[in-house]
Amino acid sequence: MEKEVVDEMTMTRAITRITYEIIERNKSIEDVILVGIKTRGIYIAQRVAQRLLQLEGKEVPVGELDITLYRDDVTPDQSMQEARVKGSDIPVDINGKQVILCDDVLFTGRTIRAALDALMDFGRPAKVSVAVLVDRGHRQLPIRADFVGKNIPTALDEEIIVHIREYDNDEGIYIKK
Ligand code: 3GP
Ligand code: 5GP
Ligand code: MG
Repeated sequence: MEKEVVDEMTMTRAITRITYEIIERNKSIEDVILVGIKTRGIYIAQRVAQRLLQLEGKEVPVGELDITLYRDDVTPDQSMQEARVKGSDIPVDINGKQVILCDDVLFTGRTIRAALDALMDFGRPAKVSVAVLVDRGHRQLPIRADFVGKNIPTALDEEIIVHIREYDNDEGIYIKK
């Protein structure tokens, strides 16, 4: 059974609020780079970038990370090691920058851990923070989000479904039992 827990307007507002929080916490957004994690995190990063442009008139670079090959539950062979950064696209130098990793759902924290690993192959940022649309709890690592759209406490056997208009042709957050 699926139940809508966040509608389109509330989702838009959550992303706007995250953007204001990013502006508040970074004296200057000059050095900020948004990096979206694989599918839906990329759209979250793009939306925040759009808002930053509307609110501050600044164009913030947006990158993409594919962390599949950095997960701790796959053992990459040599050819995979070489392909590791292939699915990722970070258009600017991240050395000394303020990187904000963006994802749709934060659950165990293993994806963020893998993303940090992937990011370090690109350079040494001055600071890395995490922005997520949904924090569903159940962390297995000492990882937390700096910016959270909505905390949705879940049972382990529940699933959060995130639909983003650009990708799913529908927008909202649903919980599935
Ligand atoms: P997304 O990042 O595009 O949303 O993790 C890979 C994909 O699987 C994610 O795509 C996510 O939406 C989907 N997914 C749905 N439920 C789960 C879950 O419980 N765990 C993980 N790891 N992924 C899930
Ligand atoms: P973690 O690595 O923190 O366990 O999970 C985070 C990643 O897995 C996110 O990229 C997210 O897409 C996916 N994920 C984990 N749980 C869920 C969930 O309940 N719903 C959705 N949509 N994605 C999830
Ligand atoms: Mg995701």
